[in-house]
Amino acid sequence: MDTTEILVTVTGLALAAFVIWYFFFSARPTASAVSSSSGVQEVDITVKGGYSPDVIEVERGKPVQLNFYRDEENSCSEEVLIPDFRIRRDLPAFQTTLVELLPEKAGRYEFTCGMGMLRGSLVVK
Ligand SMILES: [Cu+2]
Repeated sequence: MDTTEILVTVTGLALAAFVIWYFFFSARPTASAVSSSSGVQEVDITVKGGYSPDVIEVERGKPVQLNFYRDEENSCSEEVLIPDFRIRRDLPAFQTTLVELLPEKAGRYEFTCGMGMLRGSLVVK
């Protein structure tokens, strides 16, 4: 093998390792809601090609307020759906949209964009 071949091989292996790490091991952002003085659990979520954080932990039985800030105009993210709570909300670009719900049962509830491409979960403990 000459230097170029070695370089190509090493680069290929590094890329493969990165892809494996990215999909299986990289820490996904998880956030716990912050309870305000009124007892509302608030979480700020940035919407830009996905939801960040995309896993949100809240406590059961206390109202939750999700503050979705949509930091893009890509039409993919113009709606957010939380089917288990029968929520479908428009998210205007570059604005914060508040979504309120009351989680009564522990579990994992998905939220998605209108087409089900962007995904996140609300984990109720
Ligand atoms: Cu979408």
